[in-house]
Amino acid sequence: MAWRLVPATVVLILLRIALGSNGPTVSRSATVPRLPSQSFQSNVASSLDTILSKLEANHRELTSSISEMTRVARETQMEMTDLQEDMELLLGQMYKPSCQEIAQDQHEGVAWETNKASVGVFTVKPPKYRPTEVRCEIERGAVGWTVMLSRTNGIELFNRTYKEYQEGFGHPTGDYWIGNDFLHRLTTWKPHQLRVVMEDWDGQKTWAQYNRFRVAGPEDSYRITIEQFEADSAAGDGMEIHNGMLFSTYDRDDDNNKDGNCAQLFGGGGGWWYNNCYHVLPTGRYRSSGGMEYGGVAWYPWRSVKHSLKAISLLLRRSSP
Ligand SMILES: [Ca+2]
Repeated sequence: MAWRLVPATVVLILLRIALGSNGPTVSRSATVPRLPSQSFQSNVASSLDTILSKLEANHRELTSSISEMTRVARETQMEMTDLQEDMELLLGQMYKPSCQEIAQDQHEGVAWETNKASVGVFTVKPPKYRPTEVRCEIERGAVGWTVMLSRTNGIELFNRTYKEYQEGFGHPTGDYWIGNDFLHRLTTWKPHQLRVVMEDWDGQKTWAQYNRFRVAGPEDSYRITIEQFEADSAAGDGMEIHNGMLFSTYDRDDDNNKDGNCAQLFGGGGGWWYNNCYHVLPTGRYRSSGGMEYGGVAWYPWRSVKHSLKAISLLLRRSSP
């Protein structure tokens, strides 16, 4: 029979049968892709397992390599520390920490004449610092002073950088600065005292002594502790305003002057434990006549803060117990 002869109702019935009672839903389910076969799924799973176990093996290997490397690095570090300690011990046996020990050594030695004072250049090594040439002033009775600063003429310039003051400059046979790192290592190893001896152009001499002198490390800008002024010191307590100050130079301003840098403004370029700015300035610009200007080698209250002295030395010694 021809399709055109089938009545519309018959077509509808046939459609109903084909689609079922929930016709539209069934027709949608027909668009969902077919699920992969079980064998395909298990193939993928096993491949993933293989990859994962390979990754885990690699990770284990890597972790053990890293811990091996860490172990070797730690061992090397320990060996280095041991070597450094051995070196420190060896150098400690070769060199005395300061002029005080040199004086004691000489005092015990046969060659030493007990009643003779002397000055000489020796190599000393404060703990945790390199061997350094310094000037020693050795007095009778096994008293040895380590010279930390000497000013006797204008040959050595003291307008120096922060770094130069850290490391020291000049030579112990002449004018020099021993170095802030040296000062830090020596004065934090054992308590030290500071003696200052000075001379003016008229030939007068005087001195001052502080029984506590300590210089902090670079992390605290070499902060100075200068206390216990010896009451009979003739020169007067010029360091009082400098106690607790940080070390400043013309290229590093850690002073208490809010408007500028003391080393540049008044200090003749010398590095010092400036406050705002100074009473004492052994590192000032050397002037061949005392004069009356800021920035000279000053010790107030012995002389005016503007007057420049003929000579000044700063000497260190372990405090008596
Ligand atoms: Ca300042």
